[in-house]
Amino acid sequence: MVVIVVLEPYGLRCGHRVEPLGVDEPAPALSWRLSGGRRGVAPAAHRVRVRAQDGTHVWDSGLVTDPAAVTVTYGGTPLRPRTRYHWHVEVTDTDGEVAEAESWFETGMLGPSGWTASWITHDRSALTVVDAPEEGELALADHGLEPAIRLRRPFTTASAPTRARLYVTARGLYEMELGGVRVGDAELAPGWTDYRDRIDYQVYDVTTLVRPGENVLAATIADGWWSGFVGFDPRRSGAHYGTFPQLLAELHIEHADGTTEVIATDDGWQTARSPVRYADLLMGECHDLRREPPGDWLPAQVIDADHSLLTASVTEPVRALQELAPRSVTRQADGKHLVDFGQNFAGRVRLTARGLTRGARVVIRHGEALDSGGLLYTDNLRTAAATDVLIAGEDADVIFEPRFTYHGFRYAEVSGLAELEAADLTGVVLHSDTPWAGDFACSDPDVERLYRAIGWGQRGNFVSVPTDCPQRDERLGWLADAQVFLPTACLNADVAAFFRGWLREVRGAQAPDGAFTNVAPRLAGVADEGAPGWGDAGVLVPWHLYRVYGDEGFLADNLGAMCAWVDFVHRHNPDLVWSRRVGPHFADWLAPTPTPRDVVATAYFARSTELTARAAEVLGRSEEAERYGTLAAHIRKTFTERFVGADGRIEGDTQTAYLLALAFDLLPAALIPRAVERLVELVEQAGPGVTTGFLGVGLIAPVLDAHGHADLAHALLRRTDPPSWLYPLRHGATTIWERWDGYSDERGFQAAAMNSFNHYALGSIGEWLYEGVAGLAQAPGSAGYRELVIRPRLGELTWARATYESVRGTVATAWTREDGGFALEVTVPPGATATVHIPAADPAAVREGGVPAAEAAGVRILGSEPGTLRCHVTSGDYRFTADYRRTADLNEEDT
Ligand code: RAM
Repeated sequence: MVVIVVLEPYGLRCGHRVEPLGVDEPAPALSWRLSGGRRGVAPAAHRVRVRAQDGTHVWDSGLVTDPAAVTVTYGGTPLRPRTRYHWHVEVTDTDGEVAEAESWFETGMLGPSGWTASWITHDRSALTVVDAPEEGELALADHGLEPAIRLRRPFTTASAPTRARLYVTARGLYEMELGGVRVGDAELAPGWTDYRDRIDYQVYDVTTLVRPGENVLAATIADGWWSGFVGFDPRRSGAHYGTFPQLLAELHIEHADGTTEVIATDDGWQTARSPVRYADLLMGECHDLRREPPGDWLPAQVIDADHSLLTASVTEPVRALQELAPRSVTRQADGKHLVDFGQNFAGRVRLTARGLTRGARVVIRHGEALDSGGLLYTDNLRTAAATDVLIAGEDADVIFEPRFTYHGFRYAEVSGLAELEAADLTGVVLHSDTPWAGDFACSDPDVERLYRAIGWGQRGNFVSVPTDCPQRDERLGWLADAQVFLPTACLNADVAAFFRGWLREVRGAQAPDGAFTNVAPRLAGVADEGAPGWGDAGVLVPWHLYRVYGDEGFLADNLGAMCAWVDFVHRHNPDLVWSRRVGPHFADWLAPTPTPRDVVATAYFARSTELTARAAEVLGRSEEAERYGTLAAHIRKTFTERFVGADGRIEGDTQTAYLLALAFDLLPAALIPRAVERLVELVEQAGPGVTTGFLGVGLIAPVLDAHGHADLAHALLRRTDPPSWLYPLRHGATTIWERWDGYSDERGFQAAAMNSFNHYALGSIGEWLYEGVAGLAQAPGSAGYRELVIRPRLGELTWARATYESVRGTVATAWTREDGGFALEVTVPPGATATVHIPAADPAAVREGGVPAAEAAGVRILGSEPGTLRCHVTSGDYRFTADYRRTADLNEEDT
């Protein structure tokens, strides 16, 4: 029997999401991945067909001969609102075999005119009624916050619906219930946007929750980013966005007989103060169970019916994605319990409290570290109280979990309970749901711990938007942090939709004169002009996303903003040295050795201009491509004239100066070897060590590697003295620190004014773990993982492996050196090809699948250097073996 292995499309996505509800864009991107197929078999053509829920065909792409395609843009008849569309992709491979797969997406309101609901809230005068304190009751520090609000609307419906959808958002945060059952699993919804520009809504399938007869649609709303404490401004954010939370919802019910009903927020709703006395992202949350049930229901107050800012969310929400059991629970001398979850993370504690009496208070404080006395350390949280409070009602045993706050912590201190056991506590991990896409492992447990800490930094800081930190009164979408960490983030997880959403905020925050900001979403008072490396994220992020996901939409959506940014910098710096309009110029932020500001700025000016030119070229906009390409060449020339000596020395003579110049390709060819030589000297003189800040840190290993010094990159990875990646890990870190010296043996903690223990920027080395150590990388000119470069860097390791779920399918590498032999396994997804570099004492003796590499199917020898064989491979799984006994570590000399 002959088994024909055909390609299988899988992982179908619409707008980079799986089966999304509520797509609002007229032409969403439809994509698929491929698996299977015989070695060398590749896709040749595809055909996508879309039909509406009633069976009408709305689009047929026809057979498109494009072996590179993994994404198409919908091009059919205009989509109708609140409609499910089924789509079907057919892929024909190079053998003529056809395989297919199906998926669906559902449209949302498709614009403001689809809505009828009003924004509603509680009569706030009823909130000021203060309950008389009960006897002996302590004053509650409510931070000036108001209670969360309950809203509800009873309704009856004749029959079980064939379909019901809830379209909902809040100015604030919402949680919905239908028939007493929580709707969906989104946390902190609708998420953070600049609510003055846009408010995202979510859509839920509630078909099974609507019952024939009596139903109640209910909500709780809280301040969140809309009206709570946000950022490091100690004011409540009335000054940022709004002053009190409001709800907007529409429940659309369809029956078998073709009738429809809409339950929308309006003055027919009822509201009440909830038992949540206050809930705030920075301060924490207080549940007063004496106020359950909530008390008098009042008619809702209608605020307005403005639908102009509503847009369907393009990202997956924050979800509770993991649970952690405590590593230990210790009773302190003062009777409080100290809980160690063993991992710094963002989320909250779920606690079972027993033996409570009415009015008893249980208080949970959160912190990332312990002080020298072994007590909870919270100084570095600044004004974030990060304290949750439970006030007992009639029940003696209660499960308490806050709903509208989150904290960045590893430790929790619980007071008010005589007994507390590990089984009573759960760490609930919250983050934006970005499907994990990568994995890395190697023979050095320290490096594996580093890899895990980097991943936890990503989880803890991808909370609705990419934040700098999850614990203190900041948690802002700093642009540079996101930009430098992006390459690592993309390898760890599928962040396409997440960053697509955030880029709407980056563009929304851009000033009319073209200046990007330093943080997005924009906040009044914090939105100063983008600094070099910060504002540039508006260019670097879309470009990198295009490279990773192969979706030109990232460029099309952002090119206008990219051009406006470059024009802005250019307009104010016609001499091409970026020294004016530099915002707060953070330079190479937190670098042990600072780099001159003009060097940093001008390097970024060149980079942004160059990438804008390339983006224009991809989009076929040749006029812009040429204009920005020429400008980039002039800036590079200016950079060299102004900052680079004839001996290749760059002004400032710092690691970051050389890293930026080399990574951004700013130097004339003749000066590159000199610059590399000097960079190597500086790294060696430092220990070897790293002395960069945020802007240089992600570049150091890739640049050293690209210029023949992978050995030195490995040495940096192994270093354990500060500044290094392993120093924090040797000092108990489970996430990446904001500062190289967040804690030191000599001094203890860094100044509490700015010392986060969960900041991902310095974790940008993660990219090189995949690409260098495991050797899993995309070729420089490629997009969407069409061309790969597999070139492992062995260092002193004995094995390493990585897998990555790319837009084209699974990419994997695994290498070992054992018993004097070297083995490398490679998986190349259908439609991709790879250049594989195999370290070997005798390149001519390399074998693949047991036969000489030159004879192996799908393998073409490209050439060899001493110690390395280079070959080209087509899609499929390969196993190369080589002997390098006599020249161990030849790989280290390979350039
Ligand atoms: C601090 C944080 C943040 C950084 C800014 C410039 O607020 O370290 O990560 O981007 O400074």
